[in-house]
Amino acid sequence: ASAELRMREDTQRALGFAEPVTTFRQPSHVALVSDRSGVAKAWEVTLVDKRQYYRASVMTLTEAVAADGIDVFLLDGRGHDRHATLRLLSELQSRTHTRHAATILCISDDDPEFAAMALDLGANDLLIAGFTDTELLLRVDAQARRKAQRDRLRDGVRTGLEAALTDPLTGLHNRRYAMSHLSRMAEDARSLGRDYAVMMIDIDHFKRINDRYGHPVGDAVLVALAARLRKALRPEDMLARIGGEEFVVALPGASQVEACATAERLRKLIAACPIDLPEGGSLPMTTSIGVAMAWTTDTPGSLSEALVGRADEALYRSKADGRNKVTL
Ligand code: GH3
Ligand code: MG
Ligand code: MG
Ligand code: MG
Repeated sequence: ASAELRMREDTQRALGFAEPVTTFRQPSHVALVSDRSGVAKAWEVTLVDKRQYYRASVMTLTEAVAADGIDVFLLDGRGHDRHATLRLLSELQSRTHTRHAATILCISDDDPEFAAMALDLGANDLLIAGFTDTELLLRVDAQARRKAQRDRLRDGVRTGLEAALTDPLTGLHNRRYAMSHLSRMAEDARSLGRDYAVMMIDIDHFKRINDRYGHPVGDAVLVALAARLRKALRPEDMLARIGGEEFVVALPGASQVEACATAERLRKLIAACPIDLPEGGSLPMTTSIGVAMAWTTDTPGSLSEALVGRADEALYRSKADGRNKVTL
């Protein structure tokens, strides 16, 4: 068992718990910041010797401002330059790489005003002079735990957001992402005075592929096509799967001629290279494409809906015209 578990178990036994309740967590990185010689070193001995799961770094105030990847800052507020310590506290809140870290300020027992200022500037906890090693450990522990919890929450939110905007089959953006991306493009188009184009791509007779080879092969074809389209586009072009076998592409800054040329290039590329099937053999395939232009003179608002609608109408004309076609 780690030192953490042993100490917790000791406390629990002292309280008469029959079975100790244990927890596990990743090692936290604690920065020990003081301008008095020996203070941070002494803290390091307390933290690291008693709890092997801490990584501790002794650093100066200047080093602390530039530090990255720190979970808890333990700041000495009884140092030579107490004003600089308070300043550091505010700076830690404002910088992206330290903003999520927890801060504990160690202060003397006769300065309630300093304590209030520290809390006002965002200190998460105070250690008042006269504290024992155990108190120091427990306060660092509490902040390290809260920090780890908040990190997990933030990761979860990020992962959830990503999942909500991604098509699980192809890994491309989904319809929800595509529509909000198009709205942002509409704003940009107006403020930057930049036209752009949207195209709608639909596989021809995809139902036949499913009917003949089965749904899993149909899925594999969709994945292969997605990869092929992504590779054939510029990084700044947005590609999303917005329906079963329908893809939308947004081409920022594209003129009508460029957009039609890009659509024609994609159509030819797909028609010319059959897609390799998972169980061997390959499958020829064609697509129909509809292109629509967004002009800087269009009003934003409902522009993206109208634009997608126009691309869809153009796509319908490509289908009606015999498929494997590009229509504006
Ligand atoms: P058209 O040329 O007119 O577009 O004909 P189509 O067969 O491609 O069009 P239709 O809209 O009639 O059929 C689309 C088919 O796509 C129907 C559906 O079974 C299939 N499909 C939709 N989503 C998926 C999917 O996620 N995986 C697979 N394998 N097939 C799908
Ligand atoms: Mg269809
Ligand atoms: Mg189709
Ligand atoms: Mg379709």
